[in-house]
Amino acid sequence: MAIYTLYGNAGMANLAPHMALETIGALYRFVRVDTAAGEHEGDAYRRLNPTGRIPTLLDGAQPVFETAAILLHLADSHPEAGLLPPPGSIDRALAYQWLVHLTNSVQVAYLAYYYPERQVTDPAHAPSVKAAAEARVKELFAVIERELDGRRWLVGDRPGIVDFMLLMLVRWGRNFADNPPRSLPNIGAHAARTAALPAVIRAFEQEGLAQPWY
Ligand SMILES: N[C@@H](CCC(=O)N[C@@H](CS)C(=O)NCC(=O)O)C(=O)O
Repeated sequence: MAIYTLYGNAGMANLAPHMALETIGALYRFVRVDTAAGEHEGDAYRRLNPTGRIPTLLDGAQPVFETAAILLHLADSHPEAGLLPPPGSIDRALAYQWLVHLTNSVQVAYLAYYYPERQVTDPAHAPSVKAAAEARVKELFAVIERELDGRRWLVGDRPGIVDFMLLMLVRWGRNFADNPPRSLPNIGAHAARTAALPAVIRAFEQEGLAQPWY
């Protein structure tokens, strides 16, 4: 019987929690939400996640939403998987730092890129918002590129939830007309390293995502 249920749709923000569930080896079900049909905004889904956004994790019967919160909860609940450095360590602080930065800055910039019409009152301004959001994403990735210099993983010496979040966000920029995140040498190498992990491969495959993944 499944302990966890992850609600999401192919390649959306569920992808990083999906990688974590696969790494942990947890019992879970992946439930596809038909976002194209607006299922995420319907009453049934909003009873689980009142924000009407993807993803939601059910831990038993308890819904938890917000990607970063889900990742932290999974890492905390399965310390043996080593998805976060030990509590109280400096590396743990850095993992918090990067996770919050990735969700609060990089992901937010992407949401403006993917949904620019939500940022404007005049739809004619949406293309300009989209272009500015793409520029902002690139600016943020330039910072991460420098941080990854000489490092295999964003924090510590093994892959964890921040690396899963980073790969998901690198993927989201794969269709930029120029300089997608993967074209930065350290980020590209990190993405290749993370996407080669067997648990990560399983998550991509279970979401039905075709190559190239990032
Ligand atoms: N901060 C939220 C953002 C969630 C979010 O915006 N998810 C997107 C998918 S990546 C979504 O629900 N898109 C559908 C929509 O906004 O209509 C989280 O990380 O869970």
